[in-house]
Amino acid sequence: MEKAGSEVFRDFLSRYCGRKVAIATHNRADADGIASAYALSRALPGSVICTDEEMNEGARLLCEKLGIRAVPLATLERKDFEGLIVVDTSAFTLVPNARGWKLLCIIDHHRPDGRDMKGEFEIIDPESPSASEIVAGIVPEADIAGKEAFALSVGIIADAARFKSARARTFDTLGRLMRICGAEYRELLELAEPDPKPEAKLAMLTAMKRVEFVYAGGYIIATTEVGSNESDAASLIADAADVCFVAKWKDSENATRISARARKTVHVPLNEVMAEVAGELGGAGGGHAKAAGASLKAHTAESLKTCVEVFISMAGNAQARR
Ligand SMILES: [Mn+2]
Repeated sequence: MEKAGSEVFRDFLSRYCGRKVAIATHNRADADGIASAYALSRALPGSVICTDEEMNEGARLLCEKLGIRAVPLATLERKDFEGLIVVDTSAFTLVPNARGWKLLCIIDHHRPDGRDMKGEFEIIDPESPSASEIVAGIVPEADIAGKEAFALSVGIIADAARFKSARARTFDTLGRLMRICGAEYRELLELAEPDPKPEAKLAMLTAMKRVEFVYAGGYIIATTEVGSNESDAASLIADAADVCFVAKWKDSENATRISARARKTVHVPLNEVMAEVAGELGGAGGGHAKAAGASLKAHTAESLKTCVEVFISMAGNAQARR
């Protein structure tokens, strides 16, 4: 039988506790990634939390509230460290600067498409709605005090998409953590779902103004393009349509970033759509069935067109099978 995550982590700690390690989460870190890295760092004295690019608003607020310090991975001297723990992703496209590091441990809850990292230790559970839920289950209880419990609670709520993807263990874990930190749900929600900044509201409205949609394969498929906040826009529009693909051109990568969201009634796994589109256009894609993303080597119009075509063809196949 496969070892439980907590046992794997115990083995990891017995080898690396007390050594100097870096803990990285994906680019454009979110509350789940930061909370997970933070709780891990408390179990690993001397570790450094790192993330490249700007964090999202929830992650930034969480760092501010708990005094969490995260440094860009690019600024660390690899030779000063034993190696790297990666949390909340296992794909180099989402942490390009992890290339060249010795990967000591990977802790992730994403589906395997696009996974190209191999860790000495791996704790991967695609059934978990958040990395924070995994971390809450593997870090020794003695290392989860008020601040760690607060952070992990926020991470769980942030990634659970209003508990659409929750399981019984999610509620058990959250209840336990909330009792440890003594925080009210509404206080946690303020960080897990922060009020969008005016720029974000404008970006979402701009995305809505540019929406195009088709009705095919039994689904209303919407597409649009934005300059920022593509995942917020995708979530919002998918609430009105069935599926939404939002594109953002990223000059620095010479690539289109796609954020894809679907209602829970959609039977086509978006992570598979993203992987297939990336296969066709070049790049990488993956994520979850209802929330996925890709970085594509094509312009925005071609990227969106391919997303819709692949989705429709997979919807047709899914229907034929049923
Ligand atoms: Mn996550």
